[in-house]
Amino acid sequence: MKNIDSFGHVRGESLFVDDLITRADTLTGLAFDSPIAHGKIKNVDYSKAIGVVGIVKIFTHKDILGKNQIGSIISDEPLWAIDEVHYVGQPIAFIVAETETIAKRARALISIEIEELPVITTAKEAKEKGSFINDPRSFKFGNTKAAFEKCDYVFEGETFTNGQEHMYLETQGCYAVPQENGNIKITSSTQGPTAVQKTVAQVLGIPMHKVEVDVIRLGGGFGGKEDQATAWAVMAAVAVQHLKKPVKYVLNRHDDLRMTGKRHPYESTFKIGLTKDLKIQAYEVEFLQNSGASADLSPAIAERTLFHATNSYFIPNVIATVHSCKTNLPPNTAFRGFGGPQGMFVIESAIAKAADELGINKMKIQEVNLMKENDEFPYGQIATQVETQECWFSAKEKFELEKIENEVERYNKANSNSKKGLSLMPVTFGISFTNTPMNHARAMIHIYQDGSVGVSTGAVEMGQSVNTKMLQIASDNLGIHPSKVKLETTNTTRVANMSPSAASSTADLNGEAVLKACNTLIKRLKKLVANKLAVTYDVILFKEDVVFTGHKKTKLTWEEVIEMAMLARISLSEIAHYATPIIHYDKTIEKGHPFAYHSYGTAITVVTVDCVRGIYEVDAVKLVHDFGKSMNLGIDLGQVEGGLVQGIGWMTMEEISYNKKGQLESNALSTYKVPDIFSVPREIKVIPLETEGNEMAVLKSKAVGEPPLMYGIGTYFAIQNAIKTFNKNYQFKFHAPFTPEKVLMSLYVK
Ligand code: LUZ
Ligand code: MOS
Repeated sequence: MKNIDSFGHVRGESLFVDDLITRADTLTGLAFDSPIAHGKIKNVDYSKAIGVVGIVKIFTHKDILGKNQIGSIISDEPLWAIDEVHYVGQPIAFIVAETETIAKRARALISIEIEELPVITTAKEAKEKGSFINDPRSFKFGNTKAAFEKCDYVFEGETFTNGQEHMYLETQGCYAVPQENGNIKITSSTQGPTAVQKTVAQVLGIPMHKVEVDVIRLGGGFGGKEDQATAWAVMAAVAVQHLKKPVKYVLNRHDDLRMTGKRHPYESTFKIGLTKDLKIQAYEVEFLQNSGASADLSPAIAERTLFHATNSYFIPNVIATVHSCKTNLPPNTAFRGFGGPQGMFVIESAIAKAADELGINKMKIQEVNLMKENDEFPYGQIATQVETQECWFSAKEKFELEKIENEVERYNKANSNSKKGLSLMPVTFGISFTNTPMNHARAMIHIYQDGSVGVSTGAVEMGQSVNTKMLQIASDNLGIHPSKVKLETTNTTRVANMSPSAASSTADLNGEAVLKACNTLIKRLKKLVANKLAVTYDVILFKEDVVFTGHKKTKLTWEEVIEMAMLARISLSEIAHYATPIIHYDKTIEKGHPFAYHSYGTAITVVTVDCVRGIYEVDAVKLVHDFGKSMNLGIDLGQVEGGLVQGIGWMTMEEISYNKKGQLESNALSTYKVPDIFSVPREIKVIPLETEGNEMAVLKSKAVGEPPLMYGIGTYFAIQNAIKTFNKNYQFKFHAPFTPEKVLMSLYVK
């Protein structure tokens, strides 16, 4: 089934926040943010700005009737700064005006005096100065000290991965409208409608039931709107509370880039120990996470880094530690993979370092250490239905790795100014929110009396096609044509207390709830039909818009059954709740079973490096991915291709740059390069792993949102191998992104 949004998207008819028809008296909001990364606010002079014709009001922390607090995990983030600022872009005030032009003019007239304080921009610096978000966390498994002593080889090194801008096509935005009795309705471009509702209520000092949040769809989220869509909605809501007029705020690209956080940069150090037969016996790693100026989701992201510190490998002795370092950058936040990619880059670097030092192919070490059934993860979960080796070996076999290796070798012999490099990248990604209590969802289904159906869930559509999957599940399980099912907007009054659409888990959690609701409705209808037709309940089946009895088609249509149900006064509505079974986790001992299951795959990457210019191309990425039993392969392949290219972007060209004063230098698409059609691999081939699927995935169709991003890590190591072929003096460095500038320097390093 095609994405149900494609028709509207192509015709430009799909609605996003900025497309909403607004009330005639709608005002425009605009945040005034700190120009300085760290300092004490001495004075802010709004007088000139207030004087601009068309300015309605400028809001500051003094106008907050509830709590000036928007931190979700730790209460360390004011909505509007009070007397200190901690990053460039930190909101201080909120201008409300008749038009955006007027608001901008007024913003330029605000003058601010700040007594500047020392600025920290890197995690290492923060650690040296003892600047942290919270206490460090460690996963300990086995005994690394004893294991290192017995190792034949021990290697140490350091790595860096930079941040990454989400670059959703639709910038952050919201539209808040007053309702009667002090109620407010907010349309927001958020992955977490309940997070917006809860925070608005807290800041305004009103109960949650007075705040309705509606989400039509997002023009991309990628984690950037899991937590960071909230602030803008809250600002608009504060203005609505005071002015009793609608307020719209859609950030322009420059403001969005400057004020929002990104993927966390990580600086890490590792120590890896191996035996003569290349078995990794011990691994110690310390991650320094550059969290930015407040916690946001950093502690949860740090946790997922630990969960993926050993990627697809079984290592019997591990210590992994993460420090969330407080710096004067915008709070960094969720980004597809949620700390997992950062963790995996380090173990892959450690293996590459060992291989380089030993003068062997990295694949040899990777291959002999891949996880197998019943191996234990450092966090205590026993791996079951493990497909790590299946993916690895079927990738090698199906894509004829030997042939690829020979071609690379032949090419490299024949070309002196251009070299090819090859890498394999296995991925093992845990599916579930690592915070167990978040793994739940609800769906509400109405069957209307004409037989058409409306489905509401807690899933937010952000281009990942989750609505299409929900519609598929409903139409399949009610036995009716997809055209009879409509997916409603995601709304807090229809589905309450949602977890954000995140963690690759949205289709699993909400899909299971849809399934349950359908089953309950069908049971009810079956009882009715059994009575009417005088047949036993068990022989009835709803399929192809009619009733089947004992696999025989009857004349009784879906519509007739619904009419009968109405006359019999049977409820045609159902709300179902799903909570992932089995999972649990004990943070006090850092052990448990946090993931419903894991998603697996292996990618083979071939690149060609131009050794005169330092530029490179990705020739091909060929991968075997574990979709389980995909419920919609077209959509899932789209996720794999998109994730892969996003991962390659992070690893190769997307270079976030802050100067020493904490100002974002890569503040436009001219200075921040994202992958375009010319930089995607020339060839992407995906073979679904042949598997029975996993009972814990909805319809055995595994989560696919985040895992493919990490295939992009393979590109880094393929480039590295090409460089080494050209320049034997090159010493492996692990400093991403591997921009053409860095490649060029590496090609000629002595
Ligand atoms: N968000 C979250 C996530 O709150 N918890 C998670 O475990 C997670 N994992 C991936 C992406 N977003
Ligand atoms: Mo996320 S990184 O919002 O799944």
